[in-house]
Amino acid sequence: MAETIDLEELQSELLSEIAAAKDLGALEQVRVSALGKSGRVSAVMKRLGSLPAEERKTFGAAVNAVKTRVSEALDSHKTILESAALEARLASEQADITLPVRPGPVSEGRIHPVSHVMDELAEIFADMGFAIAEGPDIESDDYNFTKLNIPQEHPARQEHDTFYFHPDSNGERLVLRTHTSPVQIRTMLSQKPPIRIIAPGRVYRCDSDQTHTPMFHQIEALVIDESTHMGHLKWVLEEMCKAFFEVDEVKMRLRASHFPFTEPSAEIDIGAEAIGKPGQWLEIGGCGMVHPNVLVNCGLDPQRYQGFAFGMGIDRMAMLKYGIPDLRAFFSADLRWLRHYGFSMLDVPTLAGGLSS
Ligand code: 2U9
Repeated sequence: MAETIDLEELQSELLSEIAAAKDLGALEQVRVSALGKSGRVSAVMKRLGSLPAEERKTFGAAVNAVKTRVSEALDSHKTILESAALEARLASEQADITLPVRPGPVSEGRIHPVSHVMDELAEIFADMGFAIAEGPDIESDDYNFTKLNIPQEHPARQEHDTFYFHPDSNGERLVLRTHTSPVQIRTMLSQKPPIRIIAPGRVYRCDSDQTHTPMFHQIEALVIDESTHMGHLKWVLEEMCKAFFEVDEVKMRLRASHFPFTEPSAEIDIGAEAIGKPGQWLEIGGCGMVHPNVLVNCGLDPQRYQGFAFGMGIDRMAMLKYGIPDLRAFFSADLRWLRHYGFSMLDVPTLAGGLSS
């Protein structure tokens, strides 16, 4: 039977072509030339019609057997080539994670001192049980001023050099927040005491000279509970300063002052020994007990709850700790400055591992 010999030859030719295919592309070519529409097996199939009926059945079965055998060989060779391709890829793409970091974004990029100091302070306050609260930079006049006991026409509104937006159709004026205090207002309106939060972020004042930039950074803290007092306030401030300046002792004095949102109020000074300048005092921020009007404005009963708040400039804290002389350089995007004063991305501040090392 000439056809049977043809088929055996065809099968063995195709099987050796399959075995010789070196990659998946070559194998696909073999598949198309064997089993494709105009492939060699299909061509043999087409001859079926011209055979006498009695031969058609046996020949048809024999062609199908070749087709099945060739398909199986294609499948098994495909599996072998695929796993070889995967092995090759794994070998070529493997990374030696013990190698030092190559020069590039991770080793050359720098964390801005403001971001680094924010991370340091977040670490210090997290250790004392404070949560981080955030709010929008664009605030309502009500949250930025009125609820903080700064009514219309209060002189503090002028002192804050506010950036105002145009009034809307109801006459309401939005502002760029002049302090992060509206974050504490939002927290008191949405959470029940006890409250222990810090609110770090950008603030804006229409003021620009050697020591003021129109945008700067603040961190404020708020604690509200039933028996919170100024002793707690002073302890938290002292612990914060010792951890932040990485010293065992810090001299601190609270100097009487006035803010509309606290009563009593004080300015916070620390002994400049903390930054290696003995004999001087440094002002680092303001603080006080939250004014009863502010508590009432946020739906809290001042007979039951009281608390303290304080605020500091983050940029100033960074300048003091890291001896950075010029505030305006903070926002000038000068790469040489950033290379000098910035921090490595891999130096994440932790209390256990050191904040600034
Ligand atoms: C609420 C109630 C009270 C936050 C406070 C200060 C005093 C303060 C300045 C220090 C340096 C801002 O960056 S700075 O110029 N801040 O003197 N901040 S008490 O008091 C609050 C805040 C929110 C609800």
